[in-house]
Amino acid sequence: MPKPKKPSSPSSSKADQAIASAKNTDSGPSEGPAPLELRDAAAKKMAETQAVVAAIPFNASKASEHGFDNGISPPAGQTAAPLSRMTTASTLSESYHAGKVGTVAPEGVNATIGTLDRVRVDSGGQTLTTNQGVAIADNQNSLKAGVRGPVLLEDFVLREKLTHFDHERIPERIVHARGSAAHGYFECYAPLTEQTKAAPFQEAGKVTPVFVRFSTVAGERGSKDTARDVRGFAVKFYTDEGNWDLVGNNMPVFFIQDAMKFPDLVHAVKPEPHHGMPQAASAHDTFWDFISLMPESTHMLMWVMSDRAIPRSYATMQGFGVHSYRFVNDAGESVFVKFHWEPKYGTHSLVWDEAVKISGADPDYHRRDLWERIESGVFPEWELGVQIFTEEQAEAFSFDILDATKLIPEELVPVQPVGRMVLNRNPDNFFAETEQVAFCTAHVVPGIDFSNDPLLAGRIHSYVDTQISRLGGPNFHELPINSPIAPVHNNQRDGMHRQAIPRGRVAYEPNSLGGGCPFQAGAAQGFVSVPARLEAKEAQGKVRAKPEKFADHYTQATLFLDSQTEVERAHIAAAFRFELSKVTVPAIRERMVASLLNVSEELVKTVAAGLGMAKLPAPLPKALETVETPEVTVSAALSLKARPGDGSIAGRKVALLVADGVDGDSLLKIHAALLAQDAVPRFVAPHIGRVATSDGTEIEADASLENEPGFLFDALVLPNGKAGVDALSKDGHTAEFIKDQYRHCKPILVLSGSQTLFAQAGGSDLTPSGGQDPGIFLGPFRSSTVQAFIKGIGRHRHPERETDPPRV
Ligand code: HDE
Repeated sequence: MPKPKKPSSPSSSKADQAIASAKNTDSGPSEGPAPLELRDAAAKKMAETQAVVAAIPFNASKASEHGFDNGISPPAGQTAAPLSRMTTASTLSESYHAGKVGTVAPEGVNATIGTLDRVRVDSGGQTLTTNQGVAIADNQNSLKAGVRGPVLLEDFVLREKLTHFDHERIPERIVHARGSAAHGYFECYAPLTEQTKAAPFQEAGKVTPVFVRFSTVAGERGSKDTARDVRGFAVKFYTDEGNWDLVGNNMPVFFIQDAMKFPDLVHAVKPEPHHGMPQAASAHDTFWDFISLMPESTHMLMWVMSDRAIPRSYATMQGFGVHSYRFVNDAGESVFVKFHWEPKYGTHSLVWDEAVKISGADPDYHRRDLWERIESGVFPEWELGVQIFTEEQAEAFSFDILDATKLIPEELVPVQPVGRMVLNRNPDNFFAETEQVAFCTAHVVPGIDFSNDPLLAGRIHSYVDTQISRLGGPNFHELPINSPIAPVHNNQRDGMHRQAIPRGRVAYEPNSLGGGCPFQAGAAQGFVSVPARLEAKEAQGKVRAKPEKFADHYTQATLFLDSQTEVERAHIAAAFRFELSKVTVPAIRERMVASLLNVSEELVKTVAAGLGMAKLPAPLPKALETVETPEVTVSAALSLKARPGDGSIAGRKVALLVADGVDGDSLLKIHAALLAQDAVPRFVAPHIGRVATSDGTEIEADASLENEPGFLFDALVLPNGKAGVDALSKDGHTAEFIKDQYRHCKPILVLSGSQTLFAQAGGSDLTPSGGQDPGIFLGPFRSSTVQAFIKGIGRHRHPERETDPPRV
């Protein structure tokens, strides 16, 4: 009998071997089965990986990386689609879902970008917890050994709270530390596709979200808003093709021409290093020492000494991109562009005496104004205008368009409106948004490019660099306020405070393991630098030098001065007088005056007289004696008066002085008329609270002569009603209130009953030359007078009454 066959032991198939081999994370077989044969997930993933890698047998883009053509038109990267999503997963267990890990990353999605909703916190109805989410039973007492005993090291609740508190502060910005910001949108008027492919300008009506931060430059984070200074005007456009930051100022030129001098400029204007004074002020020795040795800053000095440097409100100042940038269209053709923001509410400024007083009574004056305007629905609004010009036009100008100390007169290249920007939402949290926002001139999108302005070049480096120390590492772009709404996918990894959890094992390019992704976009979609550049006449050697025309330091300073109204010129002279009077070294003062002689002898005479300078110095030698004839010698557009706004009084603050015994009926009617125009009328009394009027109506005063002094208001109403007026006249604050309003040329409605009070405070309805003061509305209560007063508020200030020194 044949021996019964032993049952043969099962043997591993090729697939079984592949399954076993796929359990290892090191070493693998020389070949594997086709993925479809496999039911085991690990083996299937391994086989699919082999397939996707094999689909990219070599780097097909390599050859095209070389040569000039690639610089203009780089190709899109090579990709291969994986057989399933599991091929590129980090882990086979990614389908495990929990409250913490959530679900599988949706394809192509980066959850760290997008709206701020993902990080908004609302504690309504919630218990207090630790940072680990553990509910805190007692937030009043530390943990002690006995009620009078020592506090225990074990108290993790106390320690966590104190530790976090100890680290609440981050470094302030080196410059522009003091600022305020708001959300809003930019709306395009008409497609600008002929000039640029930049996302915000592609369609009429297209809306792009923005975050805008305004700032002063020199002062520290807690300094006053109303310092004489340039204002930052930085706009972050969250476009659908990435973030574009237009980091500008409220003046179209700058102090210096080359980034090399920026640290020197800032060191000169900041508080002097030995004693740390003065705060937020340029009126001191080191600033004027430096500036008087830097004649290229003269044009900017004219702007900074003008009332532009003390704006009434962020909503009433212009903004400028300053540098020449480039627009680039789909065909890769480029033109130069300068950006202008024009305020809907017109350009309005403070006067110096007013700015000084406001800085004491309300150092948050501009921050408050921006906040209150938005909260009350009087949304700040600007029109974006562009000056577009070609390389050939630029070559022919009498000045160099790469020189940031020069502007392009609007008469030479008109400003063309392209859209409007509305700020309609205040931030939820100052720190998370306003403080952590990181602007950067390097943040441009396809369609926007740089010129060769050497100041701009330094900025392209500096802004990213500074955020690394200010915001604690290279991942500041992941802070919610900074992250774009456009997709972010790259192979940058790790670093402090990383938020993103990239899926998969590929962090390099080119790759085949990730199917080539993320792949290079190529010219069709990606950012390509414009290869054209201004040809220098000299050989393009490596040099540390400036173009010739940069040496014309005075022509445009004179242009600016000559374009101002008489009042504006007087304010510029007064500002030079004030600033230079604060200089303690006469030789610095003299040097500056010598420089100004190259701008205007008339200006110098006024300044020198105010400085008690008996003898004028010789003009400072010029770097360039013979300059090209300027195309424009007077430009009305450079005056603040060129943009009065729409005449509306929305957002303007009006004080109505009241005390027991005033005539209530007229005041309540004036109040209503002002409210109807979106102004902000306030009843101001000797103290806050109810005021009993002569006619029995009750008025609630929400401000007092003490807590809201006169210079905080744009206009004033003096009441009727003898008893009330008498009560007001007994409070010494009243005369000061009226005097400041009068001195600062504000519109004042003087109802007949207050005529004596007004006169006693030094007021008059006649100008110094004997004419009728257009800003004083004197007489009985009539609705026509109120309407005239409202029109007067629209004009903002009535300088016809101004004298230097002031009469009262
Ligand atoms: Fe800036 N500037 N800047 N600047 N600048 C900064 O960046 C710098 C310049 C401007 O609201 C810093 O994030 C250099 C011109 C604004 O957050 C820093 C040079 C213009 C803001 C920096 C300039 C500006 C800044 C400090 C010369 C007008 C505030 C913190 C090469 C067109 C943005 C920060 C905000 C802020 C460097 C010149 C405007 C240090 C090196 C010209 C509005 O990176």
